[in-house]
Amino acid sequence: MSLNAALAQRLEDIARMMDLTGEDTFKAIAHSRAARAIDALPPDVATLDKKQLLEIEGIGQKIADKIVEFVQHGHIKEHDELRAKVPPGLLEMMTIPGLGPKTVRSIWQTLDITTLPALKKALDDGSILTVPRMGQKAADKIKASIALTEQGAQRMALGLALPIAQRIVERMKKVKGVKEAAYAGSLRRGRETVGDLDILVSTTDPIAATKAFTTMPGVVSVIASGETRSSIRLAVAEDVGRWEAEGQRGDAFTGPSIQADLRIIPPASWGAALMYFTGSKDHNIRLRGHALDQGLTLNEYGLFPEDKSKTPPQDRGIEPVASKTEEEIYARLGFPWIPPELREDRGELSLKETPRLIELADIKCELHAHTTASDGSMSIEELAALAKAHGYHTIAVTDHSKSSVQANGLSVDRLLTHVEAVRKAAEKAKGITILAGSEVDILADGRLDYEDKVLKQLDVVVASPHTALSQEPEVATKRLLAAIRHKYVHILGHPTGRLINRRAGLSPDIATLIAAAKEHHVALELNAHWMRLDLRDTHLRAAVEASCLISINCDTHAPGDMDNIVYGVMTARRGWVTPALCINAWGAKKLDAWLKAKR
Ligand code: DGT
Ligand code: CA
Ligand code: CA
Ligand code: ZN
Repeated sequence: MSLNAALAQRLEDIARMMDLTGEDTFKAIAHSRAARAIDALPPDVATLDKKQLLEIEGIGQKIADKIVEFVQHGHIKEHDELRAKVPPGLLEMMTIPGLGPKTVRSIWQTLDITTLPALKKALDDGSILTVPRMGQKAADKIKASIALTEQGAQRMALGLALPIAQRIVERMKKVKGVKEAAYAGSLRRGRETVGDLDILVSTTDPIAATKAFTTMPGVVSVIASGETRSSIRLAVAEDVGRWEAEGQRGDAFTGPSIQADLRIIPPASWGAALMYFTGSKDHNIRLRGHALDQGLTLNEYGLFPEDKSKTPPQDRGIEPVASKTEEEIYARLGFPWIPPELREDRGELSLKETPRLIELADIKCELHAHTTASDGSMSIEELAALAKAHGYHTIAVTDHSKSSVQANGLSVDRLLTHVEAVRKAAEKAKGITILAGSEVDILADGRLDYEDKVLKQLDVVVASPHTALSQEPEVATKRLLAAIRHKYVHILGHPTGRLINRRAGLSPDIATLIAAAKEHHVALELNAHWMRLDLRDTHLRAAVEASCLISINCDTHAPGDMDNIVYGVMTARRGWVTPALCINAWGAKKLDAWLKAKR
C-alpha cells in the first residue's frame, strides 16, 4: 500500500471510530473528507511540508498536524487511543451496507456485541429486537445485507475479474515455450460474478510456465504448485498499476484477493480442455450424456470411443476422434459450436446452428448518459466526441431529474435550458446525432418526476427507479408498470436497481413487465455497468423469448464508462439477445423512427 493510501485508511478509521464513540459528527466528517483528499493526491504526502498540506482543500490545522505525525512516526496518537476504546469487530460490522455508525453503536451499547458472528447470532435468536428502534423489518434487512456481503466476499464481479485474467493471459503468452494461453471457467461464460479464475496454457516448457505463474506480481500465496496444475491467490485492487507495485514490494497483503488456477494442457487436447474447463459443469454433463448415446466418451483430453474400460483412454494410448478444437468436438457430436455464454444447460444443445448473438461491433449508440449538468464529468460536446470515437451514430444526453437531489437532478427550468444547449450542440455536431433526453426518476408510487408536457418535449425518455428500492414486489411491479405504460417513456432504465454483491434492489414480477414492455413498445434496459448488469441474464432470456426490445447502455458518467459495454454485451449474450432486438444495434433511421413514434 502506498503511503498516501495507508494514511487515507488511517484517517478514515479515525472518522469511523469517532462516529462509534459518539464524538462530534463534524469532526468525523472532516477526517473522512481529509482521507478522500489524501487518497486522490498525486504526490506522495511525505514530500509535502505543513504549509503545502494546508493548501489542500479539506485539510485544516489539526489534521495537517496528524499527517505530519504519521509521516514522521508511522502512527497517529489519536488513532492509537481510539483503537484502545473501539473493538475492531465494530469496524467490520460497519462494512455491511445499511449498518451505519448509529446502529452499530446502539447494538454495541445495548447488547455488548462487538463482532460480526455475535451480531449474526443476535439476529438469529431475536435478541437484536431489544435494541432501541430495532424492529423485525430492520433486522431482516441487516440479515439480508450480511448474506449478500458474505456471498460477495467469495465471488468477484465480472468487471474486476476480467482485466485481471486478461493480464495473466497476456503475461503467460510471453513465457518461453507457451503456445496458447486462455481463460476458461465462468469468466469465459461471462457470468456476472466469478468464484475463481481458470487459466489454461499449452506449452513445451511446463516448468517455465509454472514458475512464471506462481511468481507473478501480486501473488499473495501459492496454494499448490505441480507439474500440470497450480493455484495461487492474487491481490486485487481496482487500480491494476498500483497492484503490480504492491506485489513486488512483498508487503503483507490483507486486502481482497482472488484464486487463480493454472492448468498445463498438452497441445493435442487444447480444444477438449478448453471445453471442459469452460463448463458449465451442467453443460458438460449434458454433453457427455449425448456422447454416451453415440458410443463415445468425452473428457478434458478429447472425445474417445467408449469401451467400458476402467483406465481412461488417453492413458492407454488410444487416439481421440476429436480433441484439437471445440468446433471439431461439437461437430463430431452433431452440434453447432455453442458460444461459451450459452453453456449453462438452458436449452443450448437443442440449437440447430450457432445463433447470431449480439456482438460488441453491433453496438452503434448510447442512449443513457450524463453530463456536468447533473452528475457526469463531461460536457455535452465531450460526451458527443467520446461517442463518436466509439463509432456511434447517436448519443442521448439523459441527465437526472429533479428528485435525484444527490445526483444534482435538474429542475424543470434547468432541464429546459439544458435541452436548448443540447439542441445547439446537436446543430453544430458533425457525424453524430445528439438527442435531448432525461433519465427521469420513477417515484415510489410510479409517477414520473416531470409532467407530461415537459417529457413530451424530449427526444428520448429513460425512466429509472433510484429510491425506495426495498419496496414489496407487488408494489414494485405496479410502480414499474406505470412507467412502462406512460406514453412518453422509451426505455425502462436499470429496472431493479440492484448493485451486485451490495444491494438486492427491487424484485418485480419480470414476466408482467416484459409483457407490458412488448405491448407498449418500451425497451427494457440492460445497464452495462459491471456493478449493475440490470436486467440480469435470466431476465433478458425471458425478454428475448417474448421478443421484447432491449437497450444496452453504459449509463455514462465519465470517459471510461463507455468501456463497460463489454460486460453488457457478455450479459446480453447470456440472455440470447440478438442484434434485431437490441435498439442500440439498429441503424440511425430505424432508431429515429422508433423514438418519434412516441411523440
Ligand atoms: P466459478 O469459478 O464458481 O465461478 O464457476 P466455474 O464454472 O468457473 O467453476 P470451476 O472454477 O469450479 O470449474 C471450472 C470448470 O471446470 C467448470 O465450469 C466445469 C469444469 N469442471 C470442474 N469440476 C467439474 C466436475 O466435477 N465435473 C465436470 N463435468 N466439470 C467440472
Ligand atoms: Ca472458475
Ligand atoms: Ca477453478
Ligand atoms: Zn440511473
